[in-house]
Amino acid sequence: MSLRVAALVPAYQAAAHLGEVLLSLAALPDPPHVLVVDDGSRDATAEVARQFGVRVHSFAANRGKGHALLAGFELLRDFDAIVTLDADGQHPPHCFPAFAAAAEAGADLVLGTRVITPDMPPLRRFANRFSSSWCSLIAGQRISDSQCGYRLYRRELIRATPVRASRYEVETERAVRAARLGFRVAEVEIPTVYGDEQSHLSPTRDVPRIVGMMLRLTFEPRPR
Ligand SMILES: Nc1nc2c(ncn2[C@@H]2O[C@H](COP(=O)(O)OP(=O)(O)O)[C@@H](O)[C@H]2O)c(=O)[nH]1
Ligand SMILES: [Mg+2]
Repeated sequence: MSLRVAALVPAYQAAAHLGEVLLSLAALPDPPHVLVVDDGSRDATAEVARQFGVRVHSFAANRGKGHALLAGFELLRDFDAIVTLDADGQHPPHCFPAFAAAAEAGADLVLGTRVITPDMPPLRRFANRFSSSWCSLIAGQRISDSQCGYRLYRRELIRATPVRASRYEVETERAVRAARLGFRVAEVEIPTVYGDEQSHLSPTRDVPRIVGMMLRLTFEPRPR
């Protein structure tokens, strides 16, 4: 069986690094279909994507990574599985085949897990460890890196785990819901990359949203 796997790149103000990501995806031995969801960027994100000849869907105004991913999943509904990876170069495309291989081997959700190295800023190291431990507890199985957006989702899992998250908390919500429903979760180790990219994660807007989502997941009734 060979799964049809597409790549979905949510992109916001990502013109500086998107080109290298798309180039590396195109250079894979078996290049995937690629969709870039440009979330109201005011820089050349959409133009860069078009230059590389990939499919582009643009929002008129910024709505958040969660909205961009949900729109992308819908546009790619004919594929068996979707790999999501960031536009800022933190998710090396050379790992893409490892995600596809884990799905071929039977995983429904494949989570990229970053090795925690000194390259990760100290506050991020703490936040990632803390949120991953909490997610593992409420998911009922080990989730080593709950915040990493480099993932593969099988179509059946996307259908079975409706989410309402609109920004970064979408990743947390879907992993916990999928694990609770008994979907097979696998992990693929990926390098930890911190370069000159700028994070758009806002401590005042996004951290409360992520914590709020984990609280909701902790206290809501579980599926039986
Ligand atoms: N579509 C969309 N993508 C976003 C938004 N914010 C960030 N992204 C993308 O999501 C990915 C991760 O965002 P980033 O800010 O680098 O988060 P971090 O790496 O976790 O600090 C990158 O590919 C961004 O371009 C957004 O509001 N909408
Ligand atoms: Mg980033």
